[in-house]
Amino acid sequence: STIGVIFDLDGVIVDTAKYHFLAWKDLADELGFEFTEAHNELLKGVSRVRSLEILLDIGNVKLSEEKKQEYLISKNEVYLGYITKMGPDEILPGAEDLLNNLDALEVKYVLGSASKNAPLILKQVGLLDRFAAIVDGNSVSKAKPDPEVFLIGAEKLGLPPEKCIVFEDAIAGVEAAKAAHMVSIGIGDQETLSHANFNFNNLTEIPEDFFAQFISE
Ligand code: B16
Ligand code: MG
Repeated sequence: STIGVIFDLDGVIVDTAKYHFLAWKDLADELGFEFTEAHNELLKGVSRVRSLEILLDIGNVKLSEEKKQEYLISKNEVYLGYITKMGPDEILPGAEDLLNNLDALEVKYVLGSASKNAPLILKQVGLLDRFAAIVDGNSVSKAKPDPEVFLIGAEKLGLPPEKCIVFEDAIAGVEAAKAAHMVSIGIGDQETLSHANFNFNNLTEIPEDFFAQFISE
């Protein structure tokens, strides 16, 4: 096909933010400060290391590098406890229909996520084999809003960035797509993601003929 699609994972294909929240809240409880769902919004699309820094800022807590490494590991262990219980019922509404639509159009798609747990999550929900490639937190050195993750995605698709369409739920993710010169689709709150080229509340809202406008004969 003349176009390709790059999907973010958390907030687009599945809602793992709720499990990140529970795991980070555990840590905040241990460190003795409050961590709310509103605080959790700040961690969406952000790398694990950066998330810890934001969390510690919220609690006004300073830690040694050693302690930070320890907490990064224990947070992830708690998080893994949740995601290893995930199943196909946790795929967000509209996601499978959208992938089916792309298959029918013979449009290739890859994953472009900040998560180091992305392959495991996709395996849990039964979608791992559907993506042409997985670009995740293990394959990038610079986190969103840096465009690296999406530029590697374009390489995997064998397409120039201008021919790639990115689905994102996070501000940093839409910024990364823009920096990569790709078409950005904001999924979620329109006001938060007003810098995206297109906005939808969720994947069920994407019209069946949506991709036709990008495909040249
Ligand atoms: P992990 P995405 C992101 O996923 C999450 O939105 C973000 O909250 C998380 O900190 C990040 O992955 C790293 O996740 O700890 O599993 O490596 O939206 O980029 O798919
Ligand atoms: Mg996301």
